[in-house]
Amino acid sequence: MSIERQTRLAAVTATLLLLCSAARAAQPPVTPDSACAQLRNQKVPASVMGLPTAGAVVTSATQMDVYCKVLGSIAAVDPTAPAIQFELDLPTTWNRKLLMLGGGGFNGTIPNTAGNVPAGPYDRPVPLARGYAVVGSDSGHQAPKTPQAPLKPGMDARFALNSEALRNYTGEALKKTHDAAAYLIHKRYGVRPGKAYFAGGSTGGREALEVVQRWPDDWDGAIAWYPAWNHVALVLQVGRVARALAAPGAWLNEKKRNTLFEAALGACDELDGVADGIVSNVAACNAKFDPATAVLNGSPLRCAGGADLGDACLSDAQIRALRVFSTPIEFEPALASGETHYPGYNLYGSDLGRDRDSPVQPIVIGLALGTVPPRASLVAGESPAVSVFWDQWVRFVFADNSNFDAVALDPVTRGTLRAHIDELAKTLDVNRTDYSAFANKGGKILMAHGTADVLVSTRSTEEYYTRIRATMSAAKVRQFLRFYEVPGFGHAVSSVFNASWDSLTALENWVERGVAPAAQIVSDSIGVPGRTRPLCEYPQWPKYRGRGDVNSAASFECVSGDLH
Ligand SMILES: [Ca+2]
Repeated sequence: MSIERQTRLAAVTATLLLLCSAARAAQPPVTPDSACAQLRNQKVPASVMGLPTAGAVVTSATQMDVYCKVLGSIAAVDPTAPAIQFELDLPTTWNRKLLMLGGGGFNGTIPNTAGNVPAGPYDRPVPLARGYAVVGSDSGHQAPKTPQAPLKPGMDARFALNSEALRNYTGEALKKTHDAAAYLIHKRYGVRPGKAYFAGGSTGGREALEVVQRWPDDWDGAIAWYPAWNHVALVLQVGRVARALAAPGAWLNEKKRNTLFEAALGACDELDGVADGIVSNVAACNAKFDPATAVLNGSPLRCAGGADLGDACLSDAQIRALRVFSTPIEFEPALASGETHYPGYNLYGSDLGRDRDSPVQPIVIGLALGTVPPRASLVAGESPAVSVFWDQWVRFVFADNSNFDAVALDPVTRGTLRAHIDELAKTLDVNRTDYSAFANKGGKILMAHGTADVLVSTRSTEEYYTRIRATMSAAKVRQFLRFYEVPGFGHAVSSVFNASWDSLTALENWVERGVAPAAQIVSDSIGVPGRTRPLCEYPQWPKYRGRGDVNSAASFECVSGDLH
């Protein structure tokens, strides 16, 4: 089923459910129309927000079929800084809960508040249809409608030249938006939210972990998918990879990525017990597969003599770039945030942007190696994502200098920009390992990551989880945090295994009913639509039992360790 069709189906389902629940609801004391209209031009005083602003105002309040769509603006203290624009959708039949959605990349646009949580279930009502008040903001800057040619919205970092806009992006906008939303919810319904959840992926995953670390009193639960938690450390690794791909002849075109993927499947697919097109025993694959010695269809993957002899093999320059991509960056010296390194990526069995017919493939390619080498262009969607991100981060966030040559900056030492980069790392590396304040009030976290993510390394989230357990003890962590991995799932979308999981219900059950998640199932909506797998907690992975339908989770068990 196409993404578009799923989205339409989800929207239709959501609307039907909303209409049904609205019909059942008791008549409110005021009509939804008038309650919504009363919010127009409503001011939110600066005094109710926990960080400095010049106050907020509702710029429009429109009664839709079954919810009030509120658009608002939180003014910056610095008159030259952009406002925070937000949307707050207030359902007519409210479940007394707030859900905030995180952003992605450099943010700059308001997330779809009538949409789903990341990797959410396509066959269940969206949060707004479940009765949530849903809020999201652009985090304090607006991606240009006509982006800096030829960048696309969300990949333009010029906003960072303003310090308040940058502070908003690094987290302050999250607190201000939450507080404005809570105030408006009180205005509309007469009470504040009984429970508040945050859900996001990538930058939004960093934001999910950040809000419960910095403002634990505000939140009851968080869903963090593929979190860019140590954001500056990640960007520096991204720079190291971008530089490696910019070396002469190092970039792999889409057909070569097919070749690499097929060779890796040949070596690794069955290490998990079944040739299903998914490398589920990732640790064994990482230990076994080496592109320099691998074989595909009886021939070496490495081109004869190491030269580039076409799409059926990889040159030595390409194999060198893959080695950089799959190994850590070690900072010299460590970042001021305390981060000493950032791990490499699981490349083998991952989709680096293959030449493949799939509705999500243009997104997969744009978030991986792109369609042109990094030296030829820095256009988002064309160049490798790592190259675009590195260029934007260095020029507009690290150097405050649009003429700075990003490829010339050594990400290991940070060169002349070290002081500024390290200052940013202290905020943007959301790396606290003690969540006691949040855990002790009953807060819960669901963290998840695809093992085939080539933009935010899955290994990095594994390291963070291990560090949290070392700080707080495994038993304590068990009381409030789960970390799941999904083999075959990449960054945000995947043509191999496009994860779909009802994380919000799992979180509700844990927070509101004390029922910890167990035996969770994840579905694929793209690779083999409708197939399921057990959602395994790291370090477990789904192993085929040796019999039964390979498309059914029941035929798999979560196991630990390398069985081969
Ligand atoms: Ca397999």
